[in-house]
Amino acid sequence: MSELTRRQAVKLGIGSLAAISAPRVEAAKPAARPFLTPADDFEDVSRGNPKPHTLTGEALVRAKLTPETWRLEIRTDETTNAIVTQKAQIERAVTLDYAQLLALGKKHRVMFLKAMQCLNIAQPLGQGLWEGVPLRDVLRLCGAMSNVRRVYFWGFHNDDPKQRFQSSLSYTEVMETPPGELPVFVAYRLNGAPLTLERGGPVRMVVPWAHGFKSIKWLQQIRLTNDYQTNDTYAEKNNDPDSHLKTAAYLDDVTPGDPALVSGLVISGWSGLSHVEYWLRPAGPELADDDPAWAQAEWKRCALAAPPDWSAVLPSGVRSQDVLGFDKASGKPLSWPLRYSMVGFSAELRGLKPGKYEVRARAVDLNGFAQPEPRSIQKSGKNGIQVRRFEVA
Ligand SMILES: Nc1nc2c(c(=O)[nH]1)N[C@H]1C(S)=C(S)[C@@H](COP(=O)(O)O)O[C@H]1N2
Ligand SMILES: [Mo]
Repeated sequence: MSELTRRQAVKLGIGSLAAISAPRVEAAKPAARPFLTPADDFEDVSRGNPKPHTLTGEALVRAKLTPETWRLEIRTDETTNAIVTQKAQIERAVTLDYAQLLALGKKHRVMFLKAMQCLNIAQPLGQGLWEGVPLRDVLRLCGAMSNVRRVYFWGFHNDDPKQRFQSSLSYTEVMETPPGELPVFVAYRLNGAPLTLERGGPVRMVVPWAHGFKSIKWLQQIRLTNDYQTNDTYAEKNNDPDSHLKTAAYLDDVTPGDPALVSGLVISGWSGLSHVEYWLRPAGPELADDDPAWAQAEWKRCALAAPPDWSAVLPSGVRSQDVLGFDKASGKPLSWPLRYSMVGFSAELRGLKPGKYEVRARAVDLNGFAQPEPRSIQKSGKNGIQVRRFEVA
């Protein structure tokens, strides 16, 4: 919980439930948490002064952040980098307005469930049903292209180049989607409603497999370039700009009672999820990474929340079979949890003797790798093993 303020924790439904609710809990309940996070309840990670989503009235119109004024400009870049010997060329530059984007959506629309997760915050920010048009279908409007190796993009940032927060993808990542993978897309709806200004509306990039920093909010500019290098603002802050979403478990506070309840959220990242497991032990001092206790740890399985009743969870008019990652005939998820989404996990601890305890949880991915491996540097995404301490009276 060290990374989060209490306000954030309460917003995420992972607050100190133990402290808030009456301790007379018989059958403990985990923090109640909707499968889809309401747009306003996402934890917000936005730079800018003022933050673009605080603009109103005329300022919002000038920023072109209303549906009527919004434009997406797609051009080749003006690089002077000497490594680029042949300049990117496209048949035509494109300026797309909101109505044209929605019209493209009538033909190419995709929807899917994705957890938004910051590379630098050890709790998920929220989970939504995102809707938009694959970026490849938007780029096809530019006609024939040559010498395009990378796609740069950024949003509105107070017309101040110093405030620009930008990201990039390789041409291949954008244009060629492997079977079972999800396409990068230009999103204009969240949870069945137009994308709110705080979540990056009217239009935001969504990169399914990546941490939040690739999903640029208030999207307005795309540059096609023959510069093959990443230009991500996040890379300047020592983060791995090509990192993928981590498979990782995030713990709530333990809900006291008999049984006591261990609960949390697990994100199924790039490497998928096999299961979540927990390790209970008497409370002790901080465990160093090389403490011999890790090798002796007895990890036990947690239960994963079952798929919900989709007709109750999805916005009205959206059928699960129309969401990517679901079987088109049965409407059932093709994997559980869905990749890049998160679900609850839990375990009941019965008959604990009075005393102080600590519990840890970790995810095991489809390679059989237990979190946090494999991992070369901390700056590829927070997936440390979390611990919660509690007392049985
Ligand atoms: N334009 C813009 N896009 C942005 C950011 C930003 O500061 N400006 N922050 C990024 C980061 S680091 C994260 S983690 C996500 C957070 O998305 P959210 O605020 O919708 O939860 O937005 C990303 N997109
Ligand atoms: Mo982030």
